[in-house]
Amino acid sequence: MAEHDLHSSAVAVLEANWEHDHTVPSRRLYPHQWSWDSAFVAVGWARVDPARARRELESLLAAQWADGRVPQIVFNRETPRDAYFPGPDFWRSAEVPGAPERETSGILQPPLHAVAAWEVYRADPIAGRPFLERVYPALRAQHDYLRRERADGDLAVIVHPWESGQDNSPSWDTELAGVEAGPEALAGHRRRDLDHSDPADRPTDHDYARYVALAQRYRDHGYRDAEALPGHPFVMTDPLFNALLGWSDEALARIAEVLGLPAQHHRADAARVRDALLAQLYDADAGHFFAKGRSDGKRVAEFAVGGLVPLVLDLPADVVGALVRGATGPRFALNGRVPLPSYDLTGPAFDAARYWRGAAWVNTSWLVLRGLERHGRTSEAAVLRAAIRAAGRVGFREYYDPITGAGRGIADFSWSAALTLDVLSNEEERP
Ligand code: 2M8
Repeated sequence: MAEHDLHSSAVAVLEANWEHDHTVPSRRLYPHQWSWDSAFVAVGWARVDPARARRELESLLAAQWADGRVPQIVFNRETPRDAYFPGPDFWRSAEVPGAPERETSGILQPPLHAVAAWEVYRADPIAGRPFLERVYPALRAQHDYLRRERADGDLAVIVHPWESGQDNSPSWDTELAGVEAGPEALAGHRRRDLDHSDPADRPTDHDYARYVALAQRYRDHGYRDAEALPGHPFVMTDPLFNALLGWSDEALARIAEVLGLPAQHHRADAARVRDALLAQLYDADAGHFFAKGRSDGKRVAEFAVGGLVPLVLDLPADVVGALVRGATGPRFALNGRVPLPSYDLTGPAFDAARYWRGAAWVNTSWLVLRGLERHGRTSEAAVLRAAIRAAGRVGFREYYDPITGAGRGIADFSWSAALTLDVLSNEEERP
């Protein structure tokens, strides 16, 4: 695809995936609304159709639970109930007090939504101000939920690999080893993802069985964190999830200022997240942020791309320097041809095909891009923008081979299109 066609084809993908009030990540593989996909997609819609961007975020937030959680999936009523597994009949949100009328899953995804709301506001401040008034209470409740129910000091934990967005990252392997689940966990279920994808690209059945067992355990505690978390076999503190929490706290501060509300407490929250990330998840010798498991309280020394994402925060110069060296060194090999690999190219668990174990993704690359821009790393940022555009020219695929740049996973994938639109837009507009 030629460079000048990128914009129109990206818009065409978003248009084709638009479903009355939200954008599905993919018509075939993911025919519902996903939480952090909607945030990325809203950033892209903001560049071409701010009204749709507002609708995207508001439809997601309309499915917020009474306790403040924003669910990982909001199910489309018109989509057959078994089109995606685990679907609404697995999660059974309708039986849970405080769950919304629309059926949803009961777990989370990374909290990028306040950042997305801020981007959407900036694209059209006139219509954006009443939009901010409408979404600010929900975004606050989302952050309050994380700090109330999921606290690990000043950070927040995840209770399922799907909550990280980086589903089968090697960072979860050690903690997942403690999850007992045999093939019987999948009995009676059909993995619908394998209808649309090469099994070599997707998580193994062994991992899927553990995902299902974990989700079932959390569900069977009624999604009540106070009850479910004490014996839960997978509780992790993830650098990407928490970096987005802190970045979104900063966005909440900006939003509060626009609305004439107190903002300082959001800035203090962001600073606490940053300090806790540095104290708990940063390994100065490695120059990288690592996830930490509750079972042994140790950092898992696997170099995943999420460990570069704290660049979106206000970090000390030496930490920024170390992360940029990591991104440009042999592990992530920043180049203008292919987005960043999801996992260390030299790592023991590297797998170029399998999903979050090496494949290159546009969304995590875009997060690192925003971090590089924040820290004035203009030349590295230009290279990463070139990589995202190069991926788009291959087609808006779900992910890419991190060595050859060949497209992998599903085609016409929404966030790859949406974030390319952002990259193509005028960067000078940004603060
Ligand atoms: C992938 O995750 C879903 C479960 O949430 C799946 O594998 O079925 C991940 O790439 C996740 O980050 C993404 O939000 C989702 C939809 O695009 O797909």
